Amino acid sequence: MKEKILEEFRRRFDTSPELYASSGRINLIGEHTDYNEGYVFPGAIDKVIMAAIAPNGSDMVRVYSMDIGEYAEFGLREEDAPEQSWARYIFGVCREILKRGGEVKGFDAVFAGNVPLGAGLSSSAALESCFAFALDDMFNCNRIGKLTLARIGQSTEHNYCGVKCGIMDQFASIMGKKGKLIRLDCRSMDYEYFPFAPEEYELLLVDSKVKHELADSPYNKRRESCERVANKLGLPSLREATKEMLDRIRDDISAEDYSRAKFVIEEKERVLAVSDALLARDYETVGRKMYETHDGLSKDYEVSCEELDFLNDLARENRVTGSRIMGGGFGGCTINLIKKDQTEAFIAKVKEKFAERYGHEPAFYPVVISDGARRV
Ligand code: GAF
Repeated sequence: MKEKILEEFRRRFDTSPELYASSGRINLIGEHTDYNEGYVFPGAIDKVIMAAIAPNGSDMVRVYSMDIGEYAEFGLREEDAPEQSWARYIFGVCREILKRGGEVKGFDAVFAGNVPLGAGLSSSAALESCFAFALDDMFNCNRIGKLTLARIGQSTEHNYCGVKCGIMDQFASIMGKKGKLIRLDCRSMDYEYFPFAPEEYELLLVDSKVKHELADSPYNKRRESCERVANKLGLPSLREATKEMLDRIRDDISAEDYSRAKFVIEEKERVLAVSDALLARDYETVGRKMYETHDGLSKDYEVSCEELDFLNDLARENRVTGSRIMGGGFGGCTINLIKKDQTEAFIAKVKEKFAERYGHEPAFYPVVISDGARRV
């Protein structure tokens, strides 16, 4: 990928670029808890967005996306927003750096990636984090600070892409470390790296190929439900909410909001249970919690779809240790904790059964936990 990007850069521009990359992410458990100030458990993966970037001495940004095969250019003022949705991520990152008093000057860039699009692996966070990290390195002598870089990506989603996301994806993409998952407290932003390399088990993603686009999905509506319930409870977020508190206001809120909040309250507890189980190397418990999360996401939070529920059923039938929808939902991947000696047979079975029902095979990605944003 590196050579391909550099070659394209040389063809288009006559300067010497620096290369940067940032990663997609997985999340072991803790879904839709980030914007409720709960805990999440993500890690960066070995699928990246990579960009060659060089200052161009003007106040214009000129970018070529190799995967989309499109060129965009824009100025750095608010009113210069580009039309292409992919370019708005880069524009947003520039604007958010400038808003915080950072420096961004004109630059040329060519980028490409291997994070599958719309699969719930956060290709957009990888893109934002790659450019946020690069522009900090190039124009701000790395003064911005990693947490702020993650916030810059998150604000880009909020202000330029229409997704009111939490901080998990950008945090994982920026902070990821090889071989380590991160348990992040999304209220205090305290985090801890957990080594994850069980001898007997591995993580496998199964991509339903149902494309998910959070901007067009009811993702923001889920967030609104949670905020309504927190408001009713007189709390800043669902972080402090308990099942008892929720039951006390049950008659004052809609059945839908009740179910959404119930899921979040239960999910918060599951992340903590999984942390303890991981420390005790109790992978059976980790797996059981993943299935519980799937059920909650499917029935209470209602962010699953037929194909993902089918993949989850196949995992149960084949005695996979843990399996669940991963990420925002409405399509994309399941994440599976599976015994290494079962993986091959499980893949063969899923290919057959899924194709029989939906006419195409899913894709399979073994998870390799890797470093996050970096200069290459
Ligand atoms: C998406 C969002 F971007 C994250 O912030 C998070 O809410 C996730 O969905 C669900 O856990 O990836």
